[in-house]
Amino acid sequence: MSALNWTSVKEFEDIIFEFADGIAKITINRPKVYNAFRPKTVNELIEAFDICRERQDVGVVVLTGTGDKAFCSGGDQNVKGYGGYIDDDGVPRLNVLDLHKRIRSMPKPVVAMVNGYAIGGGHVLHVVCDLTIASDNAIFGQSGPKVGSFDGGFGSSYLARHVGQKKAREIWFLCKQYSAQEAEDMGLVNRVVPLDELEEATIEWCKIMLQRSPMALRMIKRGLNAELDGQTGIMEMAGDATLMFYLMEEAQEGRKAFLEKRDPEFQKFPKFP
Ligand code: S0N
Repeated sequence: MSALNWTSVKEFEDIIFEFADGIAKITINRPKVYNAFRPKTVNELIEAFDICRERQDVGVVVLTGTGDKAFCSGGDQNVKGYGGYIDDDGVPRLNVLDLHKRIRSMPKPVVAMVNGYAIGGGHVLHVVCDLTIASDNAIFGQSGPKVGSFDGGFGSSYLARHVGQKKAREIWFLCKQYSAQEAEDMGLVNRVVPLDELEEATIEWCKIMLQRSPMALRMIKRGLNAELDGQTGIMEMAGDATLMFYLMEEAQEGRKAFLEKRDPEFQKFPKFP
């Protein structure tokens, strides 16, 4: 049962993109392949995330998969070829890394609503989201070393921040699968609920975040990212500091003085300890 009255934002082939009450919901819609992604799926996800970033009425983004079997089973093995996943133009692509960057950079919380298998690149997708709420039938794991792939980026380093180095190596080296309860116990998910309560529970948390200061949430996300993201993380945090400076009278004085062809009166602004 859906807890909100979702309306379609835009029609896509591989995903469903909906909005209700400040929440955007993006659903990978390829149930026949357990919501595996092909390059087109990833391009559509990127477009939807870009729309979420731009729309000021979107406060939180939810990522999920169609059905009760899978959140996402990673790269579509049917289209995997020499050099990546073969796109409609015949060119191999690994564009899912661009999607990871979008989720990471999104200046709003992104919640993975995991409704079944989160495996391989599908597992990495939930890892890069800010929060994960899982149904009790969800199963988590990496499969790369079993099927000929790996993610040495966020899929390993950020995973290790969640569960620790030893556990991250176990997850990758052994390619075991873990229950939702085991995932919660190791700090990989925030909350586990019965499948039929998954959307309701996710919306409940989204509504709480929508009541919080959007700038405070944004800066916390930037700060937590910056530790791992090096110069890119510092750049994004600095960019938001600039945004906040633009909102201050002190910054506006500089612009006004330039336009009025006078010296700026910065002396009047406080020099806080
Ligand atoms: C999910 C699993 C464990 C479910 O097993 P179960 O319940 O036995 O169901 P199946 O019968 O196996 O599956 C049901 C139907 O779905 C199809 N299917 C499932 N997964 C895929 C898939 N990934 N691609 C294509 N089809 C899939 C099955 O074929 C079946 O269809 P029918 O009924 O027609 O036979 C199990 O299905 C499983 O293990 N799936 C494969 C998981 C996997 O190995 N995924 C790929 C892992 N690799 C990647 O994701 C690549 C990562 C990547 O691209 C990358 C590269 C660099 C940096 C980052 C990344 C990144 O993605 O993060």
